[in-house]
Amino acid sequence: RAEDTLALLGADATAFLARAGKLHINGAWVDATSGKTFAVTDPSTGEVFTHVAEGGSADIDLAVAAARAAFDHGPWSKLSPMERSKLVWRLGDLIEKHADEFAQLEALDNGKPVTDARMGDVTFSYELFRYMAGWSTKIHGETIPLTSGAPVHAYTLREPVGVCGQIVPWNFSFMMMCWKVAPALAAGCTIVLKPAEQTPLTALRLAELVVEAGFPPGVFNVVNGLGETAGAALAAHPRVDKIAFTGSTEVGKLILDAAKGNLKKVSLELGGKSPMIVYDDADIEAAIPALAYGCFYNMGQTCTAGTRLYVHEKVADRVLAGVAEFARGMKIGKGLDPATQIGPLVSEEQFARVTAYVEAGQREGAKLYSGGQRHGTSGYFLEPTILSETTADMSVVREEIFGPVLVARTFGDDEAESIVDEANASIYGLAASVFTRDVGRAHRVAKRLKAGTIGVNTHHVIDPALPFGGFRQSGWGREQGYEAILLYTEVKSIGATAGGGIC
Ligand code: TXE
Repeated sequence: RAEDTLALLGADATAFLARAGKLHINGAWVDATSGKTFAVTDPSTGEVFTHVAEGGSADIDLAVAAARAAFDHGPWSKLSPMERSKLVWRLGDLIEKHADEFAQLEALDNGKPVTDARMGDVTFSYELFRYMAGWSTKIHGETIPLTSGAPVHAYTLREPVGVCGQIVPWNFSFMMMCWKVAPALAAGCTIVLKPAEQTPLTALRLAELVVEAGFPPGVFNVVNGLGETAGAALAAHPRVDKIAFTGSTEVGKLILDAAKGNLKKVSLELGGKSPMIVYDDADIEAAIPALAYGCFYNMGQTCTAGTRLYVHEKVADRVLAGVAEFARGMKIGKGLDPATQIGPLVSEEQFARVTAYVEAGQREGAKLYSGGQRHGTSGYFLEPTILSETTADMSVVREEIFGPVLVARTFGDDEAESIVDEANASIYGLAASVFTRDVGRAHRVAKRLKAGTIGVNTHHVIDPALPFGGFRQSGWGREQGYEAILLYTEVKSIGATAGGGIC
């Protein structure tokens, strides 16, 4: 029952749940103008445990007006880079102070293992705020001599892009939000954030900490609501200067269409179907946990998940048996249990979608190598699953499943090079990895793989300093590192003459 899940929360998260439920606009809690709310479900039981305000286009208008005023005329627009840097750093400190509470809220809302949330999502996020705080004081233009030699002092300024709409998904709801919020604040932008309707809580808690840190009203606004209404209104809003989106490729294309009206800047972090290639000279014992986590971390609901395994036939039996055994040893349970390694999928819809793929794969000729069964009788738990003997034309190989499903095929010596082409033959290009002890091959294959992030003898490679984003239909732009600052700034060129001259 949902009450059993709620009983696992600490006192701070319980207290927050009692006061959360509104929108956060211009530094204050407000109801949705329509008075509507939507239900939030515990994925480990399928039961509703709370309701939160459901914002629509009228609320987006209010939030954009607040963000616009804060950006154009508010005290925020006059802060020095150092003052901004200190605020961003302070927000990181506050997140760390409340790290357990954030991890619990994330585990409750999304179902993910609380230990993963605490060690992964939340730790990464507060360190990211600190990393980005450093950039606030290092954003600058250049002095550029004109090619004509004209007596003009020409230089550039790098300025915040303005009011940013940010739409985030449910799979790493807190961390994806922080990936967008931290660089935008560091650059001096203001924000209207639309969390995913499955996971509305941590954004509301962050809004409280933004106030506590001392950010002026209007700098950070949270409007929960549905994608088709609140999200679409934000993406289309004529007074928003930039939209940043993480989610499905399908909705990413809708965001582009919506953004056309005022040609706002767009950055997109979309789906993936990332390959992992294992050569026969790889350190198999070390590779097995990396491959299992590569695919099954966060129940496979990870945009970079290594979901296509290409394994050399000489080591295939060992690798498949090893990954299956490792996966069987992962403890399945409620996200809020600290021992859990595999929680439920986020929703009934996602469970239905993933299990339909497992069935479709077998219909199309793949072999169910391991897993594939529902775990327990309530909630949306699915065993980590391996489909072997797959071929490139199968839907499970081509399409993003977004669940704990690894599709595998073997290759021989004759395909050692062409397997890289097959790995690249996807509409996506977010991540990829290669497992080998041959240093030359490692770098050759890493160069040939067409994806935004490549792992060598590991799969997930993320860090606040490392650019992250996709090739092809995995998206536009790079988050993290200085690249993220570029996403949230505009360059202005200025030419100054001593008086009245013509360049
Ligand atoms: O994603 P959506 P869904 C993929 C994954 C998953 C599939 C469906 O394959 O199975 O997408 O998940 C908002 N205008 N990824 O349906 O719809 C929505 O409210 C503006 C990969 O949950 O893309 C939410 O806040 N916004 C991905 C956000 O978009 C709209 C993570 C993402 O939801 C909108 C999530 C609209 N018309 C899903 N429609 C990744 N790259 O990590 C929806 N939204």
